[in-house]
Amino acid sequence: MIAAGGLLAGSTVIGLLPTMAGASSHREAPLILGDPLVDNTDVYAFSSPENSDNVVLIANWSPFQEPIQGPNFYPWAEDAEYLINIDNDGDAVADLIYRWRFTTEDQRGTDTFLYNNGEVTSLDDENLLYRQYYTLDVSTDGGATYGAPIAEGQASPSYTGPASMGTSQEYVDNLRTPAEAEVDGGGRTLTTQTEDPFFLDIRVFDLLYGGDLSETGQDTLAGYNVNSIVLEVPKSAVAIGNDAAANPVVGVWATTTRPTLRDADGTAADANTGFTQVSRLGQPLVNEVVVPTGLKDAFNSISPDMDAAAADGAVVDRVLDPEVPRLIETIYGVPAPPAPRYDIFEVFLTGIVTNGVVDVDGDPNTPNPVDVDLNSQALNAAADPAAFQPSEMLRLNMSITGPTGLDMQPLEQASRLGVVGGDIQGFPNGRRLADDVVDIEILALEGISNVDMIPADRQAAFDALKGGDLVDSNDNAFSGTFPYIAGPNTQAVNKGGGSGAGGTDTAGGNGTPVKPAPAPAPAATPAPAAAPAPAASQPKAAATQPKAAATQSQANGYPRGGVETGAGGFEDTLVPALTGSAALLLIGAGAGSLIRGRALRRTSGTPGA
Ligand SMILES: [Ca+2]
Ligand SMILES: [Ca+2]
Ligand SMILES: [Ca+2]
Ligand SMILES: [Ca+2]
Repeated sequence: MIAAGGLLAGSTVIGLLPTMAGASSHREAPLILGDPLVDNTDVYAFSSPENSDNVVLIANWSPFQEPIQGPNFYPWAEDAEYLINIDNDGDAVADLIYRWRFTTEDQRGTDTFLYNNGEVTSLDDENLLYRQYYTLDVSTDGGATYGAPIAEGQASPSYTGPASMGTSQEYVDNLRTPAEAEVDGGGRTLTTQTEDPFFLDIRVFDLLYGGDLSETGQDTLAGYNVNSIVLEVPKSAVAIGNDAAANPVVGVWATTTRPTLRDADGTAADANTGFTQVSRLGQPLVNEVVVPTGLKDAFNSISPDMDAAAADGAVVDRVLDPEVPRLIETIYGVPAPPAPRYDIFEVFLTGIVTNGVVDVDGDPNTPNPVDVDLNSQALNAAADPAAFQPSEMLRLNMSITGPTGLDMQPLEQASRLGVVGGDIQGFPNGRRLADDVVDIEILALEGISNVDMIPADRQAAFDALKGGDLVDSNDNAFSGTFPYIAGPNTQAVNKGGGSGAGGTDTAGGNGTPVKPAPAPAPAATPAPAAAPAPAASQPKAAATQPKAAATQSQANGYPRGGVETGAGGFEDTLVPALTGSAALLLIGAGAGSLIRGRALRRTSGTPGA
């Protein structure tokens, strides 16, 4: 009972609602498009399914990596800083910054253009001519100074093809697992190429799925790779006072910096004295669809503590009156929930919290839209609520260690819809790899916070949009063990002809060639791994989707990975083994501390639901 009351106000629990729809952060702002090596794509934060004392943080960069590429492939930028930031007291200033920096050992010189000149079967294989190494260190003063390295190691190389590196599983066995490094103080880290774990139909940006929901069901990112940093550390390492029981909530965001002064070749100038933040990412899709285009570059450059004041509050204004529901109203005739959207404000900028702890609308007499305590740092016993600063970041209550229902009981199966699907372990309480964030956000934006409790005036919206993008799961299976992500894709994404207009002697392509198709590219020789077209499996997702909305316990279940060419997954992907009393004990510990730390205010209604 304590557990139930602490984190969630008993039966009032509703789901939550993040925001916007779009494509995580793969092409979110104009400026960073020109610098893909330091472009953040996604951030994940979840309790380790392997060890409930640990938290897993995953940050990805460098979007749309075609597996068949060359000769330079996808390096980490040498003079950039790749950062994972933690704010555990809620003032929107990083209390911990984990920093990865890379060096390169390039043996190609003037002799060859080849990344490798033979089969590569180990990290120190003499045939591997391009190697990158990293150091990981930590700042506890906002980045002013860093301590001694807590991990060092070699980055897994880019996958260069089946002849060079074998199958995706062979890449994992030979070149990824050996690159895992222990972290001083506990935990592990890994820097590697991986298949892109984000899944969605990006045609949400083509007038919201084509204007008639016809453009859905294809995982646009299927088949592509990204560069990934995985960090698993004890929860105590990121909690205030190293006490994750009393202070279980952390805010997480990833950033990248470049030298402030650079020479024409892009490297740091001799006179360079500092680094400038060029990319930032917390919750998925925020920069894409919340921040107006004119502010996107600025958003990438600021710290969360500047969110509220930036551009005269334009970011906050946009959260309170988001564009997507109005677009949906225009295109699909589904009335938008009325602004101001304090429900969206709560999810994005404060974390789910009760009015008595953080009053999201500034009126102490009105309960918060989702008036339960779940994942605001203000809930931490050692946090000072007066110093709390609304800001955009991914917030995780680390005390929830397995799929957990609204009644605080363990669930047999996680929900891909996270909290909206009745599973408070998932997004927007942190983000698991398989959380279907686009569908969650669309439902939330439409004022639907719990698919099992749809307000009468939102039923039409639900009926129209419950299918989401009809992409329910990733094209590769995730793993229940470190590093959780799959191996890199190994097949060419491009499997069709052209579809551009303008020529006179050939018909349009896109699967309907009139003239003989061009000769296959020599590089795209048949690879050993079985590789159904990424899109081919998606119509099945479409078929099952409506059930997902209707019957949470089944179709809402966590997605299975697909087949494709990435390595790495068990059938039961992220569903942690930890259930039952152990999970409840941990939850109870966290909840108990919250109760002691704050006078919780509970309301029995479900306002705003
Ligand atoms: Ca802080
Ligand atoms: Ca994928
Ligand atoms: Ca209020
Ligand atoms: Ca989806």
